Amino acid sequence: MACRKKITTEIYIDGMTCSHCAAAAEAALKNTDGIASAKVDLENKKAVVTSKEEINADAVKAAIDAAGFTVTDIVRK
Ligand SMILES: [Cu+2]
Repeated sequence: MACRKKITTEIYIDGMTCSHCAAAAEAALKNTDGIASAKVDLENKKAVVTSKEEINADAVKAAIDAAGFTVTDIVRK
């Protein structure tokens, strides 16, 4: 396999109330193994992350939980 497509995943997050929360959630995602980029959309209570491989849902849930929020859904785009 010479070329791998970038995988985009939407992570729905409960508990974010302000831009500080969004920044904390974004940092937690960026520090999660395998995640190349993360962008939190506070208004829609979700984050869009990119990765080379399928993201590890348990690792993402644990990281968001540790940051004080809750993952409500993970949608592979
Ligand atoms: Cu906040």
